[in-house]
Amino acid sequence: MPDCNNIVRAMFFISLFGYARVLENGLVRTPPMGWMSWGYYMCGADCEQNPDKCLDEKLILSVADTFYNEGYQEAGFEYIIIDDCWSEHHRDRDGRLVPDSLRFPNGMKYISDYIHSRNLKFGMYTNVADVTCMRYQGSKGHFKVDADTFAQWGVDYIKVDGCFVGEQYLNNAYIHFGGYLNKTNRPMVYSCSWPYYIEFIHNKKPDYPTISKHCNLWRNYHDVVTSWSAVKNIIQHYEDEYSGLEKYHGPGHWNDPDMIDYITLWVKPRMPRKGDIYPSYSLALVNVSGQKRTITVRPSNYGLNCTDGYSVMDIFSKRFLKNITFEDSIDVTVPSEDVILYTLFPL
Ligand SMILES: *[C@@H]1O[C@H](CO)[C@@H](O)[C@H](O)[C@H]1NC(C)=O
Ligand SMILES: *[C@@H]1O[C@H](CO)[C@@H](O)[C@H](O)[C@H]1NC(C)=O
Ligand SMILES: *[C@@H]1O[C@H](CO)[C@@H](O)[C@H](O)[C@H]1NC(C)=O
Ligand SMILES: CC(=O)N[C@H]1CO[C@H](CO)[C@@H](O)[C@@H]1O
Repeated sequence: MPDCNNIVRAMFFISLFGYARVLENGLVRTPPMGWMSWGYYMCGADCEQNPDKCLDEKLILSVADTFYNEGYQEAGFEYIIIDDCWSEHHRDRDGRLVPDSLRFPNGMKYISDYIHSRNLKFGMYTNVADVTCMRYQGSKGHFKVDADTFAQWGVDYIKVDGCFVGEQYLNNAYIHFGGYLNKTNRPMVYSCSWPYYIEFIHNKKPDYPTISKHCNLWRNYHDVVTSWSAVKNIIQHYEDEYSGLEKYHGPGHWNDPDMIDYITLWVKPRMPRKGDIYPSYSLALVNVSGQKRTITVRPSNYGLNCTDGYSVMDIFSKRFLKNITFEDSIDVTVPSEDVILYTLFPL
């Protein structure tokens, strides 16, 4: 005999999961960290005129060496990503993308193998239109062959841009390209510029529930450039939009502030440790202004209720600072243009 109670319960859980469904390909349990060529090198195709801003094999391998030798890998920097301008202007006879033969003479599989031999991950770039934003070969009409090519090259992360196409096309193309990535059977982090183009080019509201079902991360805002004011503007954008974006953000699916990090997280539930009964949180205190300033945090304001109190850890120094009750306040002085990150562990 079917147990009605259990059926009701099962249906309840199905609808609950249905509502919160997001892309689950097992990747990026924490926000991906790494290096992308665009922020500083930009197109980097004119190596003769501009040898110090040359996007080529030598540059990419040197980034892998730097990550490996200089402690970046230990700090969590993992992805090395080639942005726009890496290809020839024509495809090969089988319709496949071809890396620029002067700048990438050994091809992309060679670079990918080198990066993997250092236990790091390799990322690449394309656009959903006929051409990329810098007018190299784009993926329109070639989604399957391009997804397969990236998989064959051992790509671990693919940034897909959205220049030069309409809103309706964007809303379909990202879903289809993601489908072809999935069919390659190679897990690749899928980074979509989708909401950025919907919001800032087409002036419409991005459909975040759909976006978070198909992408591992998505660009919310303008490109970062190598200036502190550009980074500050991005932080300010997240501060303004936080209540709309926050619910789509979590392991496997992230708001993408372009090339900066922890800063999107202000107060987030922390994964419980085994045996934890009480909820807990991590707090990131960010001050982008020019002045020093003290702020007060009271755990009870965030629904923390462990009657035995909490131990406060400074994450950067990995030191337990003090024990507090949930009604105590912590006064934190955040130096100007700095970040303090605390996690509260229930006692
Ligand atoms: C493909 O999608 C399924 C269902 O969402 C997922 O379980 C699987 O990990 C994905 N595979 C790849 C290679 O992305
Ligand atoms: C503490 O808060 C959690 C999450 O809001 C709740 O489930 C739990 O019942 C609360 N416990 C007590 C003792 O208030
Ligand atoms: C916090 O309390 C725990 C458990 O009583 C204790 O082991 C620890 O030393 C205390 N930490 C501090 C910083 O006082
Ligand atoms: C998060 C934080 O501490 N923000 C402060 C940074 O400093 C300015 C100026 O002192 C304050 O107005 C902010 O509240």
